[in-house]
Amino acid sequence: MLKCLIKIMRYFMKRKVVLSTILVVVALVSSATIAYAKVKSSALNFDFYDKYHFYKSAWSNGGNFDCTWTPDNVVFEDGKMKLIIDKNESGYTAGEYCTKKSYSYGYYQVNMKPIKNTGVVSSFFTYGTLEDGTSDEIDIEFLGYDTTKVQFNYYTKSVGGHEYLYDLGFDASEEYHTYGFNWYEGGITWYVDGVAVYTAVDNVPDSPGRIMMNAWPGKNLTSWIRDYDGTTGLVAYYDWMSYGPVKTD
Ligand SMILES: [Ca+2]
Repeated sequence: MLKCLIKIMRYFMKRKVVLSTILVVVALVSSATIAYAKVKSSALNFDFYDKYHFYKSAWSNGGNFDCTWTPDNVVFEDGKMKLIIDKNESGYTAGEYCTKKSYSYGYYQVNMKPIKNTGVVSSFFTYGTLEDGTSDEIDIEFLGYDTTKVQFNYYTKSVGGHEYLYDLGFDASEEYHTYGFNWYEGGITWYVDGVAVYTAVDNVPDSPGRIMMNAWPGKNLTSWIRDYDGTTGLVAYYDWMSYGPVKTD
């Protein structure tokens, strides 16, 4: 009889263990699903460095970029991403944050506050290299010498010459505003705070690109961005970014 009772107890204990294991697994899976959903939005809210979808650049472009992209210059703090222009023993350092995947037609937005300083650029753009070695690019660029304006631009198979300077009517470096572009077949429309302000339809790009953000000091670009004066500790602030389907309304 005792043997039988022990057997039954063992049976239930085993089942209980199995049941609790299942419950734990179910709980883990559901919390992982919730956590992932949170991770996705909070990553684009720049709450932390999302190393699964983005990277911090760590090299030098050379040419007109008077800096080395340095991971330490991409800082996540208080729900914002800071891209910093600084200096070390080898020269100027700067920050660049970039998606690992490429994206195509869609509505791209960023909420940011660019650097106000002569000779530097703060940006949000897409950049993709084509098989023939040329590149496609769609830009939102703030030229630090005058942050009451924003420059829209694009390159199709490395052919540019589409710069358009839009007068904002406010100083972008003073507070956060939302800038975006809707990229669709045959056209690009740029937005400021949700309002369409400029459209281009002449030979616009059609190949996917990575989404990129950077802040950098230039050299030999006097006619475009004026001369950099060597000021360091400059910070461009990014509150959030988004990418979604082509805007149709
Ligand atoms: Ca944020």
